[in-house]
Amino acid sequence: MKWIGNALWAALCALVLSWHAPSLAQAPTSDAAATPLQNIHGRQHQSLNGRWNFIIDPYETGYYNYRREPFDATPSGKGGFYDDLAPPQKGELVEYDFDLSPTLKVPGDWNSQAEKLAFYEGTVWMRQVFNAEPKGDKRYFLYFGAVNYQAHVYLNGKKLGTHKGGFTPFQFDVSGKLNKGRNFVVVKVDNMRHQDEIPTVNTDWWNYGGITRDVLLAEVPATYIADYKVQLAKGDLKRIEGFVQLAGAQPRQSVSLSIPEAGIKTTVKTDANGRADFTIPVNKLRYWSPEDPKLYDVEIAAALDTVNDRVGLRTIETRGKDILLNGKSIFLRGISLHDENPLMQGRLRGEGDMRMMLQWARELNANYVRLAHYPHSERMSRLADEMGLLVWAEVPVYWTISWNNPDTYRNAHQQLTDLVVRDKNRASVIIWSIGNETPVSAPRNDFMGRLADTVRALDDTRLVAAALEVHREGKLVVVEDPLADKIDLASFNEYAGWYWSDPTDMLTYRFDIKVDKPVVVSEFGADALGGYHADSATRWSEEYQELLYQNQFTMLTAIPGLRGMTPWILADFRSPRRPHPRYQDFWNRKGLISDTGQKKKAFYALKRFYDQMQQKYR
Ligand code: GCB
Repeated sequence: MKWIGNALWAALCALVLSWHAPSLAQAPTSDAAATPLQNIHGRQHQSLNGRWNFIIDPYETGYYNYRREPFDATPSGKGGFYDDLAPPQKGELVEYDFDLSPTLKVPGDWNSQAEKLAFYEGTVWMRQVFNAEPKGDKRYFLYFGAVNYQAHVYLNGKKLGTHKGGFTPFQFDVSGKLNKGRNFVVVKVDNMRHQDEIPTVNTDWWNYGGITRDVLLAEVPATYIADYKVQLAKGDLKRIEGFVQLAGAQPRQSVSLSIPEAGIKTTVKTDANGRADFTIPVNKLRYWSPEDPKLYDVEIAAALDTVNDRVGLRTIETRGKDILLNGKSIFLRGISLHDENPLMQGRLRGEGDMRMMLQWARELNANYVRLAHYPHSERMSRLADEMGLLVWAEVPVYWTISWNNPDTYRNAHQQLTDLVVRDKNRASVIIWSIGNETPVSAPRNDFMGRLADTVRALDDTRLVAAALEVHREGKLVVVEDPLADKIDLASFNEYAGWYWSDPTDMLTYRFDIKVDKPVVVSEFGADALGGYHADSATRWSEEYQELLYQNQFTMLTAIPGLRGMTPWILADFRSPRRPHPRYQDFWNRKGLISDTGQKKKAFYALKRFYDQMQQKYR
């Protein structure tokens, strides 16, 4: 009886609504409220982090009825695992019970927290219960730092919307939707890979699922400071340039901006759209640099809303083959890293993990990190600001993207925009990277060319780059890419000595770089199992990796215009592509630090090299 009723009802709905499920690639990237609040942690907020109940749902039983129609597209919107919890109203769905379900820590990936989720890809439902005391004259935003990959978000049983993209923040306006007292938020998290998504199905990292970054409920006044930028103007050490953007019913206001330590206090008037652009001449400043990562306290105050931030001021530009930081040529002593704690085998969980990674980079005498291959956490860029590390920030336009699909482009465009919007006040971030090792073709050149234009239009004060590919012609390693015209660096990955040649023969190769820009080698490296010692001709040994690094230094320093590098990679990281039972066991072993935190020989070789480069560039 129950099933017949259900079937009839479903058929009727299908007829009346002629509903069809949009495929993932056709769906909009997000219907979350446009731009997340700038500097969310600096706002009045309540954290919804902590233990969330979870239900593993590989068949998406909590989302689709037995005719594979989504519950939340039915007229009542009822029936899914997001629905109200009291048993009498539960109707058909006797299958779930959040109260009895186990918990996962948020922020955190699920793979590292539950053995049965280690290799899992698919849907997991997550629920958090919280109390709220919403006030009538305030606005409320439910903010997610990152959910990998697709999120359907429900508040008190009602759908707020969806979001796609595993590494960028999003928020929903929940003003008027909060109960006084008990509330519950349910998220359907789906980390399934799809060809038309960003990234696509094929990568070389672990596809960690879950709510991997903070969840916050922010409270702001009715008219609030939505966004702002305070940075030096492009290439101008004497001028701060930026904007403030208000949102709400009173867009026209006087907004003050002060940087007390720099003797700056000014007032601007926002227009009918809530926007004011400003230019402030400055005389004497301590410019932000790795040697002196000076951050100024900045206060922005509108009628009802005040936001405080800590901002570094510096310029970055290229001139010929040079990269100029605050007008002075610099060598980027870098290292690549993933957002993963090798000791935990999971995503970085918070500031402690992040400090550990950046501290390791500092021990290498690095002044620069490549945060590969997707946006890392906002906290990471803030720590880099504090610790004096320059940053290459990237979006997961990686390998073989569906270049011809307009929805795929829209998604990449959105992820890049969200990254730039989020981190535009971070002095540490000097490079926006629009992708990694994307094979040259007309549709790819067009796709990535448009991304380059997008990022420049959003922020012309930083450099734009991509990790390009090389090809070999006899003994020449050639860098030639039509995209190079659109970007600021000759940046490329090359695996001499590992994927081709060997650590001795590689020295017989020469580079032919057909791009007249500063050369920054975005990757090179070799796998070595920490603690495995043999002669330098033996693959997987620390000695092999060390010799390869030494010979890379010889090859690379012969390149005129070499201005930096980020060898691959700081620490071993998990990858399903790396099953070798003896040496890998699902780890990419190109780390300079092993999964037990042991520094390999190449770590010290790179440190010695960086010590020398630092002397040279003093
Ligand atoms: C690359 C990729 C990086 C891989 C690395 C490798 O070129 O950019 O994501 O992990 O090579 O180890 O093969």
